Amino acid sequence: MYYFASDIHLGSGSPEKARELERRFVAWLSEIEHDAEALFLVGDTFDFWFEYGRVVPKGFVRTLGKLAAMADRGIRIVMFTGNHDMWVTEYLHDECGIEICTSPQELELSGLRLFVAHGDNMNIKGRPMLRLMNTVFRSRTIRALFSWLVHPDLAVRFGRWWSSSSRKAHGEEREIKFLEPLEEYADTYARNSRIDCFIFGHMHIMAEITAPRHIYFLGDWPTQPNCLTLDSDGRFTLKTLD
Ligand SMILES: [Mn+2]
Repeated sequence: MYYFASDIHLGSGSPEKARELERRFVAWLSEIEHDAEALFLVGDTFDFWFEYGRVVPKGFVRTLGKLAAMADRGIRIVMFTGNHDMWVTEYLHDECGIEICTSPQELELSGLRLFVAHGDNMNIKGRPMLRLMNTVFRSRTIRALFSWLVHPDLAVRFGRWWSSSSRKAHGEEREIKFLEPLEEYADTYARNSRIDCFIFGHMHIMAEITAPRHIYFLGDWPTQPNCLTLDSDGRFTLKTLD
């Protein structure tokens, strides 16, 4: 079985909420590890992550321990970076055996051709501010400068603040029409290459769209734990977890 989950936002909310969210996530990992061939985390696994050459953020030990144990057992763990954790570099790969994807991927699974992406930096041509931020935040040079100049405690404090204010700015008004730019992106993309199904996170809305393209949108875990499964016969199931 292939599993997809997105926007876990580990570390978000009060310390109690963050602990409970991690407990729920790790419990789910324990449930799926007996039949998981691969797990795809489709971005924003962490509410904030920034790593230095020799320093990583405190916390997440249960999650990282579990993912590392699963990877050690031969389960493929793939983590897409999202807009909250785009600064993941080599630590999670080297220490935990997680494959890191910093860009959208086409995957061949169960005989289907899938397009998987977090969904944050797509179809933003008409949004210059977002494009500028995207370029700045993803610049290797700026990231290197930042990690030489900014003390890790300050970086993490700033990052947590930025993450929570960005979550608040996007707010509770999650409307189905917000999915339209990604639907358009998928439609255009599929005109030039055969894709059976698109999988996105980022929007924090759980939805299945069937036309003009087949798309699954994964929801966010702080609102409602959820996942998408794909079995060996090519059957998808999008579901909420208790
Ligand atoms: Mn998110």
